[in-house]
Amino acid sequence: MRRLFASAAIAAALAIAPLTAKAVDDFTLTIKDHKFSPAELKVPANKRVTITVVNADPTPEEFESDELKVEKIIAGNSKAIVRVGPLKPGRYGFFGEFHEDTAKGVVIAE
Ligand SMILES: [Cu+2]
Repeated sequence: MRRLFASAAIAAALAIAPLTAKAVDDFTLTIKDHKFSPAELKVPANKRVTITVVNADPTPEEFESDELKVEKIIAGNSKAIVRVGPLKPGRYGFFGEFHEDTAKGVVIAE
């Protein structure tokens, strides 16, 4: 029972957290049919931002960007969080290494 209370308390804390912690600096990229959406993601320059990469495909993908210094494998039907920046204003290409022909996009810091 004590354990149950603890779980409930954690669940409550997690439910509340987005109201305070989640802000304009959190972004989402979705992979579907081996394509990223949005293909162009605008983020604020000179700030650290969080990108949740949702892989809606059943197969794994690797979110990769030399320019963003990120390389992360995301299992099928799963998601991963990557942190980037602070970025100078500009364009930073990224791609899905397992489906490079279709999975590509750009982060635009401005
Ligand atoms: Cu790679």
